[in-house]
Amino acid sequence: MKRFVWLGLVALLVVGVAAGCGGTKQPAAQTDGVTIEAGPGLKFTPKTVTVKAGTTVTWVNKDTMEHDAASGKVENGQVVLDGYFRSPMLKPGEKWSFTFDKPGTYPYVCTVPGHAQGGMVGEIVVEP
Ligand SMILES: [Cu+2]
Repeated sequence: MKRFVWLGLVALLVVGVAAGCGGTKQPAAQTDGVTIEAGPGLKFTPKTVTVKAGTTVTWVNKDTMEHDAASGKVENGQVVLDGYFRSPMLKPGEKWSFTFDKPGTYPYVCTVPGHAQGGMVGEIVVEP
């Protein structure tokens, strides 16, 4: 029985640390990278952004409704997230940043039901 209590504690600690790390990835002051506007019209502008590794990309919600940005894509009409990055839901006027350290191509979507299927998708291409 004692062992289960311990496992529970360890699990809580891991979640806590992960949440803490997520928090530090939302520095509102970072303005040195590329800015992508979310909405209006169910779209990200620009839709495709190419940056050098280490660049901070900031999403700003310029719409009158909430949006977010989460890595993943639409497959067969369903949003499939890959977990690499995910912003909180952004209210109008809010922004969120993520620094892309690893080269690669990162498709992302807005997870509000229907938005990604409506074309609210984008892509970050990170060059070495
Ligand atoms: Cu949206």
